[in-house]
Amino acid sequence: MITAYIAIGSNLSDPVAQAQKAIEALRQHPHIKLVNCSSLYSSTPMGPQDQPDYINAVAEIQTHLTPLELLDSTQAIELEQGRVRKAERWGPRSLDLDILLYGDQVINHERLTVPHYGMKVREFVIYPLYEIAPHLSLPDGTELQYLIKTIDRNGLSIWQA
Ligand code: A4P
Ligand code: MG
Repeated sequence: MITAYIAIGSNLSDPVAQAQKAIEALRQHPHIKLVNCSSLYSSTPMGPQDQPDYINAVAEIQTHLTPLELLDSTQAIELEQGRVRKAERWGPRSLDLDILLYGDQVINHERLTVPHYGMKVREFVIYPLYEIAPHLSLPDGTELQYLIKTIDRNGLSIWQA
């Protein structure tokens, strides 16, 4: 089994429910074992500012799926939850599932880049990841506990009902 980390993001169509439903879909998936999940976080949008705040979280899973099979699975969950792919970069979305890490593998495939290209600079990824895996190191040796000291919270807060 490989341990992988999935970033969850939503800012449309009831983002809290979208995130919770995505976590449940990972939990129910026959080839994925949900090991842990961070709190839900409220975050200000990266990219165009004329869009709602996001809900973000990170899930730790174990799986026998290959990286591309895992991507097929996360994209199927996105589509089931009404994701419509649009051309606008960093625009609003009902659900975004990004594969952050897949074991300690470095993957440069036309469909899949792992580690995720933006993870090192996104507070809404690094803080939830740190919550569930404070001792993690990235494949290049960067330790999360040092990385987190370089990243401003930028208004990130744990979501409360
Ligand atoms: N792809 C390549 N690598 C990966 C990976 N590691 N995980 C490919 C998942 N997919 C990967 O993805 C486009 C293509 O990337 C996929 O077909 C897959 O083959 P997409 O989900 O259709 O597009 P996207 O997510 O809109 O792409 P983009 O531009 O990478 O968006 P980001 O970088 O994910 O940013 N602000 C806050 N506060 N919180 C957020 O979560 N998210 C975004 C989206 C913008 N602003 C945000 C947030
Ligand atoms: Mg994505």
